[in-house]
Amino acid sequence: MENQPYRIFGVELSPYSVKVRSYFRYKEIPHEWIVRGPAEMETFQRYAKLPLIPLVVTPEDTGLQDSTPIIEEMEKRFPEPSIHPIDPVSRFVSTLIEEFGDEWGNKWMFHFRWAREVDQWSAARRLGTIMAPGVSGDALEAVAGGIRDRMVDRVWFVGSSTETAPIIERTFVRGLEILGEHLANRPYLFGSRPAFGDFGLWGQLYNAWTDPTCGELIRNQAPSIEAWVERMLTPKIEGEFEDWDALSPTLTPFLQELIGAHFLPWSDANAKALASHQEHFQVELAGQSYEQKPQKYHARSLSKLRQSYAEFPEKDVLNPVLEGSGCLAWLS
Ligand SMILES: N[C@@H](CCC(=O)N[C@@H](CS)C(=O)NCC(=O)O)C(=O)O
Repeated sequence: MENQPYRIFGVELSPYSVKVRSYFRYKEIPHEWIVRGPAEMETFQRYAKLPLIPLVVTPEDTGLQDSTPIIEEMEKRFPEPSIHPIDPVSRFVSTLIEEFGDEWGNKWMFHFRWAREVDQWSAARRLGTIMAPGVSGDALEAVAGGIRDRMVDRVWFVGSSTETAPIIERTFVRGLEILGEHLANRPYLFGSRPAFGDFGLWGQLYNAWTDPTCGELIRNQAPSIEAWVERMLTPKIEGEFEDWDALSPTLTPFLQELIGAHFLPWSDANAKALASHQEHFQVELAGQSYEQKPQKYHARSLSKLRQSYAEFPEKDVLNPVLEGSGCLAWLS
């Protein structure tokens, strides 16, 4: 057992699965990528506590789930090369971006994937070939049609609706503008080697990039983002992390406009709505009203983020940056 590689059960269209795979590749941890199709369902169910991918099965035969805790656990087992920048501000911002990717980045990916016919069919057909291997022609169209109907009915789950669509889409376009400039001068978000934040944001943007509408938006916006999307499939150390001073001019707008003005106030309102058992919540994000059903999982990750902030030793250098970008109030 000890010499067995780790096994990652996932699919290419699952942003959290490819996030974990990219991490394993970067760390050069011996692993096997197993496409979770019908043939693997039984093995998957033996180890999975939740019906979610990715599932990592360790050489000791234990199942791990949930991409953020998986990476945290693996970081303990394989500390080098670390995915955490040395500069304290960069290190915390990287954690914030990782969370942003999982939560708001997932709204981008999921909303765009299931909002327009062209994207719905593109994803549904690709998923169909995984769920029904060997099926083609009309039979595949029927499988894809079923997947499409089911997923389109589930977009509310990430808060996507006719009312929230403009906010989700506007923040995506703005995110690309900011990242395009930021990545024009560096291979990864925090310099010349990948950080925690790269993995979280990338899983979502890589998936978005494989879809027609987002793929075109990314290609039109910036070659630097497309190059990063491709680079992150097999990330490598190309140099050192940069200090916050060097990153700040082009990364502060991301903190301010996307994290401080959208993600954190949304996450806070979501957690409050869950705590008070509300069916729906409404929150002002950058002056616009945003409404959705609360998402259960995200209240836990906000409280973990707040705990990381509370335990963060170098608050003297971190606080001015969080304060100036409108993030501090939501974390303390
Ligand atoms: N918080 C979890 C989210 C995992 C998740 O939502 N996975 C989706 C696919 S991206 C899933 O498994 N959905 C049900 C399914 O595909 O069977 C993580 O970070 O791993």
